[in-house]
Amino acid sequence: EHTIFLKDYAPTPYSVVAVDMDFKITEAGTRVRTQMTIEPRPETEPGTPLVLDGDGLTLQSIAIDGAPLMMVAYTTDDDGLTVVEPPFRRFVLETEVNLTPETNTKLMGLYRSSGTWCTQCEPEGFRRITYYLDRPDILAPFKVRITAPRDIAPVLLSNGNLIDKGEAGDGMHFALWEDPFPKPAYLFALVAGDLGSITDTFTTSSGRKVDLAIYCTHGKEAECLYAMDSLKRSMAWDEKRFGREYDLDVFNIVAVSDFNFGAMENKGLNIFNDKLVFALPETASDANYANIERVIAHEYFHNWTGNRITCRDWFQLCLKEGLTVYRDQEFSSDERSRPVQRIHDVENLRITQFPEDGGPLAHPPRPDRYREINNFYTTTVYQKGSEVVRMLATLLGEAGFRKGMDLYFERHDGEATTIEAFLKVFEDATGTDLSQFSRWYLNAGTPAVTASDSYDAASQTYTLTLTQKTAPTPNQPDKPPFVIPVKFGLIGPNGSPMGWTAVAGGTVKDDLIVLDGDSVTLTFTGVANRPVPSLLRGFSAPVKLSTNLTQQDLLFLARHDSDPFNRWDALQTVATQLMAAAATGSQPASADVDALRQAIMDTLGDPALDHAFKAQVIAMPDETVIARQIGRDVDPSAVAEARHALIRAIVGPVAERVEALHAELQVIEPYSPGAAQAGRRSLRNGLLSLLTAGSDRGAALAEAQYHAASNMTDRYAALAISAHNWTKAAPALLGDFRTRFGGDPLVFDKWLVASSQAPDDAVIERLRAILAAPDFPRTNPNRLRALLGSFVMSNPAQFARADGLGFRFVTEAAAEIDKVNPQVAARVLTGFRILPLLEAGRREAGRAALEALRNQHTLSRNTGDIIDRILAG
Ligand code: BAL
Ligand code: ZN
Repeated sequence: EHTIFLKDYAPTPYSVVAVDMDFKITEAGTRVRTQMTIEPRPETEPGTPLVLDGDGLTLQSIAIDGAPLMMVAYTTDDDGLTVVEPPFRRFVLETEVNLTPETNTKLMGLYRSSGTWCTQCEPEGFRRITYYLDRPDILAPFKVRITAPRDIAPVLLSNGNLIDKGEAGDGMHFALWEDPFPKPAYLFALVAGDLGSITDTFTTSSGRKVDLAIYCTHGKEAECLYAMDSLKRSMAWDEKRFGREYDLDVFNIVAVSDFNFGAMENKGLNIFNDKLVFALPETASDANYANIERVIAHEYFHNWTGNRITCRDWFQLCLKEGLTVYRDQEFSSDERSRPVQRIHDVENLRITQFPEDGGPLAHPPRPDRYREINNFYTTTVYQKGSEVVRMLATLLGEAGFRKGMDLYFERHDGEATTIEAFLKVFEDATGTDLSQFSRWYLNAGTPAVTASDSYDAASQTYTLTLTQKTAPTPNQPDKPPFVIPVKFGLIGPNGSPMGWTAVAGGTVKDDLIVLDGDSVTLTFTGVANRPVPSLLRGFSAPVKLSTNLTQQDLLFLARHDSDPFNRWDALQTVATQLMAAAATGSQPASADVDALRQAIMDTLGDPALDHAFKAQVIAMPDETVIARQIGRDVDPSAVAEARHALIRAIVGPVAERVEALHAELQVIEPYSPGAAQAGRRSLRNGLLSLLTAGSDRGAALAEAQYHAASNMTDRYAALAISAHNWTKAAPALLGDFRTRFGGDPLVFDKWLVASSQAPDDAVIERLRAILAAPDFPRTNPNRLRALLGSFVMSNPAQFARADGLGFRFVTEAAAEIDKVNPQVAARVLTGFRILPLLEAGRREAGRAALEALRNQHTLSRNTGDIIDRILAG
């Protein structure tokens, strides 16, 4: 099938000067009339055909400068419309098509969600609305007129500013929107419906007043308040941190229930998956609140990094996504706890991106080929893309990084640009050569960094050797060395930082080692005692670090490191190593378990540490992380068992103390989603998780907490912990939860997620029954992802069952979903990327399920591409 290569990029022969659209919306269908002012580029030869994208459109009429085109003057096919010989001058092309948004289940283009007309155009949805040059390097100002029945669609929204509105006869009304900022079509948006709203205002640093509104289903207004608060804080933060001011008179957000992404940054009209807007203490958890804050900020930040400066082509997706994730992570760090945010982001990277980078779907943050661009909205483009920007900030320092960003905004405002142009601004602003650094964008794979050290007491010399190696990835057999910033410190026997008089052998600046060759050996002189090195502080590079540190050294770091990230990481490393060893047959020595337990209890008892941080420390490593540590021939059931066994060994002797702490930490004040209270709850629920997995006391405690809870955070934690440990009470609690919030689809999703986590052998049967129920909303992405996505990603022992039942359950469901919404089906199937990690029997069972799916069904390009890449890997 057709592969698109970056090397084939060429500008279009024609540009679009302006776009005028006219939507007539009725219950019977939508008529779209588009007038595009088009111009040949200076280098275009006369007679060059104009080729427009179109997907699923039927042309009703076509005219140039008002004159209808003869049949021989154009052709249409499945991919679009060609005007054979357009005028060799500026002209207006007018086309008309009829759409049926009512039957659009792919949720790309114009569709209806709970009666509301809405759009999703990134990356290639606009071509499902009208014939167009649907690519990000075509920028044009848009004027959009929407006419619709006033009774069913009193609210009519599009991008930019509202410039006119009024009656249109026959119960119809209209609105006219103008977006003065030239934009690519993927940022187009339209909403028409009967919606409630909340409003507010924000005054920018230069004193302009911006009207803010969040639109939602009637009755949900109160659930939008936290999102509004997050929006205002985001706007203020971007001014303060990056000097970026908002540029239109209005900023609108609309929450819809059926949405493929989390949210979409359309210019002046963000459209959100409602799960990332709605929050009340009774129905949303602390994690939901934090996510809403993050994504509201993310979409808002896109106004500068994505909209005003956009991507030249979709290979550059990371230009806007990696950078904008970096910005939202920084925002959350400033609004909450920086170390806790960092731990959270790295944990997420290790659980989602590392497996992608080490498996058959590995690709560089800036890929050089794709068959289906929708399959590249990945954790690599987003999260690793953010890590690459973070390394840039680390290497250049805060001031250098800001100088580069300022130049980026100054130089490229209004452009569609590239990763190369992004790196160039930092080179020009700081005089740094970033050619080797650019490999981070161009190469896939997680570098393995190995550290070994030695100390010579006689000469007071400390030697540290760092080496890097990156395994081959698809289409990239050889990996040249990366530029790896390694932040570090040396810690002396009493736990305080140690200095040195001189260092030789490589580049060390303050607390930063730059590893840019295959290896470096640094010799520190004047080191009074044997130090314990704290390496990769703050996770200064997205690499897998292995060291020659003993468990004793690591637990020393867990107690004494001044870098909170490394304190957390040291303890996690000890736990992961013990669990990985146990899963492959070497039971941990009881002295090692005792030492780990002691370190955990000391952390819990340390009054200098905050609750949220402690919660991260006591959270035991994810099964995926343990499987990665083992590396090959993994039996996920053995991993789950080893994990459980170590938790029991840790908790057993201290269960009473843990239980007392759990009781002590109860929050009695009225619920607030703020970081302090949320941190306390997360520690308390972390303790409940340890107790339930690790002692006989936990199950009843979880059941009691479930019933006593006064907010969703505590109730859902108790439910999920009970389900995950499949306690005696779990089935009844799931039953209660199912009916308690019967009408709320977002709470139903929580029930689905908790249900999908059960470890017992009947779980697949139960999930099958849920999915087969006649009233299961099988076209809604949130419901499908909550059921299948979380089963695939977070229940590896059942998904990768030896008998293949888990694999087949997923492929059979995916076959059906693919007919409705290919993007959702493809996303679910990415879970099969774990196959190369598994022991042979499971691996073969997984391949067989994928092959059957491939052979027995006509699949979308989305799912076909994912399956082929996994099977080839
Ligand atoms: N651009 C797609 C959704 C997002 O990353 O913001
Ligand atoms: Zn984004």
